[in-house]
Parts: sequence; C-alpha cells; structure tokens
Amino acid sequence: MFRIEAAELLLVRLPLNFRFETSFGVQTEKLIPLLVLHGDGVQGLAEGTMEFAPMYREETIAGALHLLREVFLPRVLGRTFANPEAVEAALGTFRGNRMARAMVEMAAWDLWARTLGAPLGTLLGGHKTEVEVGVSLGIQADEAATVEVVRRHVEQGYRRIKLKIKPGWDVQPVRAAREAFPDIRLTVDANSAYTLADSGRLAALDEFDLTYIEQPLAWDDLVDHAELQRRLRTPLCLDESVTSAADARKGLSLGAGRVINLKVSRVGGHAEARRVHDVAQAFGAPVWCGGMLESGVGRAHNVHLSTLPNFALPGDTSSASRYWETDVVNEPLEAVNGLMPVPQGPGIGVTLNREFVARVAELEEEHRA
Ligand code: OSB
Ligand code: MG
Repeated sequence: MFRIEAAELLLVRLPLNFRFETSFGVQTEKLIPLLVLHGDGVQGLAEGTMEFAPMYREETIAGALHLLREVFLPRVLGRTFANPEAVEAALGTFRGNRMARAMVEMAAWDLWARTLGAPLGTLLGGHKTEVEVGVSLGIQADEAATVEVVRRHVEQGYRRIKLKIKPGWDVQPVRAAREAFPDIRLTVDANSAYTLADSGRLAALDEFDLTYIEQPLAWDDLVDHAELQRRLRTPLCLDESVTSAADARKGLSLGAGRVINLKVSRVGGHAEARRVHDVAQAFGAPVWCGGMLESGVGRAHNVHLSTLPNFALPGDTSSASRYWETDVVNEPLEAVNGLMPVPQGPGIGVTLNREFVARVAELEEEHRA
C-alpha cells in the first residue's frame, strides 16, 4: 500500500552535447517534464518523453501538462493504492495519451519500490545487474563524418550502432559504416520517413547484414509494415506504431516486424511494457529498450525495465554523459564497455539533484488533493 499525498510538476531545459538529426528534425536541446509523487516519507520520480511538437508521435508537452494538472493528477492525489497496477487502472478509462499517463504510473512504481526498499527491476521481475547498450547516432553531414562518429562509439565499447536514415540518406551512410566496420552489430532507424513505394530502396539495405530496420513506414501503421516485411530479408523493428500489448500482438501476428523497440513511456508505463515484453516473448520476438534522449530519471527507469529476460538485444540507453554536461540526477549512469550497471538503490536508484533542477527549472508546480 502507498498513498499519493502530493505531486510536483517540473519542466527543465537541457542543452544536448550533440546535434541530433532524425528524419523528422534536428534537436539541440531537450525540454523535459518531470513528475515527483510524494508518499509517506518517500518520493517517486518519472520523466515525460513527449516533445514540444508532435513529431515522433502525437503527444506534446503542453498537452501532457494540461492533462496531468486537470485530469490525471486529480484522479490519484490523496488516494491510497495497493500497487502500481492500481494507479494504472485509475487512469485506464482515458484514451491514448500514454506518455502522459506513463509519468504517473512510472512515478508510482518508483514510489512503491522505494516504500518496499527494493530496486525497481527486481519488482518488475528482472534479474540482470547490468544491461547491454548501444547508441543511436543522428544523421551526419557526409559519409566520412558518419564513419568517424561510428568509430568513436565502437571504440567506447557500445554493443550496437544505430544510424538514423531518411529518404536520400540511407544506403550511403550504411555502406560507409559497414565497409569500415564489417563485424559490428549495425541497425538503422527511419522514424516513419518512407512509404511502401520505397520498398526497392529499403530492399537495397538487405546486403548490409543489418540486425533490423526500425520503423520505416508510418507512425500508426502495421499493415504496410507487414507487406514491406514480406519484400525484405532484413527483420523490421517496430517503434512508433506499438503503443500497447494489443498492438504488439497485432503487429507480430500480421508479420509487421520481428523485433520490438520497447519504450516504457510510449506504451503507458511499466505494467504495459511488461505485457508487451511477454507478448513478444510468446511470439519468439526479442525486444530492446528504446530511448527518447532521457535525463537520468527516464534513463534509470529504462535500465531497470531492461533487466527483464526478453530484452535480448542492446538498448539505446547509452551513458548519460554523452547527452548532458550536467544531469538532473546525482548518480552517474555510465556504461562501461557497452554494459550499463543497474542502479542498485531502492526504486530507480537515482535521486534528483535539487540544487541543479531549481536552477534550470522553467516551471515548478505543487499539486495536492
Ligand atoms: O526513434 O528511437 C527513436 C530519440 C527521440 C525520438 C525517437 C527516437 C530517438 C532515438 C534516441 O533514437 C535514442 C536515445 O539515445 O535516447
Ligand atoms: Mg525509433
């Protein structure tokens, strides 16, 4: 049992250490909503991964702040819950907006785990004490820059390199990276930039021994992905278009992909993420933990979720120091030789750097029943 006494809603802006270009745009900073749920002497932390503009999926920060203030937080404040699934159920009547709902659900998991004094991963059913990680590398200026940035991350020990691609910039960077590094685990991510009419161009990637091609087609599509998968040798990996265990079941049974990029926030929280994990396992499909350029709060959640057994491929949860000069948490989250240690304190195992957060926060609100 735990009670949700109060909530803090924070918004911080962090400059990124690198320019991150994807098929949908360029990011040089990250605007990050944080939620702190206060219980009996413990706090639960979560991070929103929706963005300022609806470029990845449809959710936005403004929409999430509105829903948290006016709809979701009023449903949980001042109430006692048996477990985090009961918090999920309290928001279960609402449609969509899973990243916003996930903030409440994930903070509840952290609060509950801290109440019990157990690491979150253990409560989720995970056993690993470190998880394999790769990196997601943005679109570079040319082939030489691509090879150079791949080299740097291979040397750091990352276990998989993912290159962002878009129409007109796909075979070129992949060929350059593959020729320079014949043996690395290499993947690409198109963030929904192609259509079925491009299947010839995507089939040209078959010769590069990619572990998968991530989300080539529309963000809300499963049917065209199934048709594309029939035309390719390379497995497809679904990201944007899986927001629930039901989507995972439909996608895998249609043959829309053979791998799932599992982002806990995209599917509405840890309970649903575990269901997606289990559905994929039943289909014999591996999952891996995606990222949304999270601060230490979201990153720690991701690492704990990744301790479940069917996270069989390296995740995007690379070292926090790649992203930021200063993180919002006190504890370092650093991979060594491509292995990220699972923070071993209670809950997600990291704590807010309150002094830094107060300095960079653009919004600080307290909500009570
Ligand atoms: O598609 O996985 C994606 C970042 C923002 C939005 C979507 C995606 C990504 C990444 C970055 O690939 C992964 C990370 O380093 O956190
Ligand atoms: Mg992706």
